[in-house]
Parts: sequence; C-alpha cells; structure tokens
Amino acid sequence: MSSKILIIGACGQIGTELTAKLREIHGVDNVIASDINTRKLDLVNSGPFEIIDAKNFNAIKDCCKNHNIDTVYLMAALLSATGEKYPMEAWDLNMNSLFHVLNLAKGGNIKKIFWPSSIAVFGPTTPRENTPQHTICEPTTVYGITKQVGERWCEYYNNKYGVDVRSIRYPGIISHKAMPGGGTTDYAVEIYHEAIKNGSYECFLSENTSLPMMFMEDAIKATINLMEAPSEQLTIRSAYNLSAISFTPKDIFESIKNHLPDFEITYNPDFRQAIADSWPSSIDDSVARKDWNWKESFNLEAMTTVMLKELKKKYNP
Ligand code: AKB
Repeated sequence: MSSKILIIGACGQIGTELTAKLREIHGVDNVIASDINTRKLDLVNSGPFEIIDAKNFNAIKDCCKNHNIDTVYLMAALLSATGEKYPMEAWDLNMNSLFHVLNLAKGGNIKKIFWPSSIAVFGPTTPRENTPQHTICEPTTVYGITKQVGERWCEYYNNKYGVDVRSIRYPGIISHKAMPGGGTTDYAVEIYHEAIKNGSYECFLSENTSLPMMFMEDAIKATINLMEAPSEQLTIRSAYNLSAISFTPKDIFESIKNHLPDFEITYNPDFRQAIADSWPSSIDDSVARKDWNWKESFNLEAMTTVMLKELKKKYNP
C-alpha cells in the first residue's frame, strides 16, 4: 500500500519540487500539499491542497486524521537571514512546528517524519574544512540555534519514544522553479536569474566566501533516499551531514561567464556576510554515503548548464 503523505510548507523552494516528485512516486492523491496560504496557484491546483499554519497543532492533527496520513515532511521554516530580523518568530515557527509533528508521531498518529536541518547548526568554532558529522556546534544565528536544538529533540524522540524521524543538514540549495526566501545562500540562485534578466549582479557576499551548496535535483534525491532507507541502516537520528559542491561567488560568476561572456558582477557584502563567515566551507558527509549510499550527480558546471537553460526558457519563452 502506498504511503499517505502530508507536506507542510509545500509552497516553499524545496517544498514545491518535493511535492511534484513525491506525487510522481506515490500518486497525486496520496500526497497532500499544505501551506499557510494559497500563494502558489500552480501548486495549489496540481492536487490535494490544505491551508495549514504549521504553528497550529490541531490543524495538522485534523489534516492527518482526515487524510489518513502516515508520513509528514515538515518544510515550513524561517531561514537564517529572516531569522535575524525576526528572532522570536523564527523560534516560534521553527520549534513549535517540530514539536507538533514529533508529538503526533509519539501519540501514534503518524509513522514517519522528515524534518530539514541545515549547515547553520555549525558556527565559528566548528572546523571549517571538511566539517565532520560529530563536531562542535555553536551556531550564532537564531535559525542555527533552532536547527541545533531541533536535532537534539529529534534524537531524543527517537531514543525515548521510538519516533521514526529523519533529517539532513541541507547546504544552500540552488533551483530554477521556486525562489528561496530569507537565506544566506540565496545569492547562488539570484545570480542566475540576474544573469539572464539583466546581465549583471550585485552580490551580498564577498567574492571568496566558500559555502557548501547543492543542486535541487540532488537535494530531492537525498531527501527521498533517506526516507526510503531501511530504519535499521540509519545510525544518525539527529541530522546527516550532506554535501555536493562547495564554491565561492567568484567561482559561480566564472561558471556563468563561460556561457554568458558579457556577464558582470560587483560585491557589496551586507549583514549576511557575518552569517556566511560563521559556516563551514566544505562538509564531510561520509556517514550519509555509508548508511544510505548518498552520492550527488551535479557539479558546478552541470548545474550552471541546467540553470541557464531553464531560466532562458522562463524569461525568453
Ligand atoms: C540559509 O541560507 O539560511 C539556508 C540554509 C543553508 O539552511 N539556505
């Protein structure tokens, strides 16, 4: 029997593509998309959709009951840059939504949870290169604090109550369908849009800031592979390190310039520079590779080729 899945935060950058992929695998009617509003009409009209505020326990519970949900992907969150502007809102949304789904699973209402963590759990005292799975985590952003604390709660609910919760420390995710919102790694998406639309980009990080990144197709593959892995193979119930590519604004600029020779960039770092400087530049994800055979498919060049091709179609149909 196919899973009955609820995606909370389905209109966001990852939620949009996750919904489409899960519907391809499990059938449209077995995947309920939900978000706080109906801002993405194409997604809302593409299959079952519910308006759910991720902070509302009863709304999530009723939806799970009405649709016989067994698996929840909790994708709603305030990210690093927005979290610094609205710290209490970030804490409220990121923590309470997690407790709601963990408690539903503890009470037997759902069987499996995916909850995304992030490289934001790391901080300035973490080894920056090849950051190990188990290492110092002293995040300096509210978002990072919520993800670090969330990881501890996931592990606790797994150890104490047997809740099957799975998580990944996502790097920056690059995609051409839905825009990211409020993250520090967002420049790596904006730059492709601006290259096609305007031929120039003003980057809010400095040219040599190296960060771990990943193409959306790889991120979706990783998420689904982790959720399909046999439970007994998983040795991490906080969140898995995951990596694909690390690059700087200068690297991505040069990769775009190979396709668009007139493309220009300027650098004007803002408050997000301090956040980026506190994060690792590369990640050791050997545990994910060993436990559930993780392997990325896209390097920077392959990603740039797809991004430019798809965005050209979007802006010059
Ligand atoms: C952000 O920049 O806040 C996110 C993340 C790395 O989790 N993309």
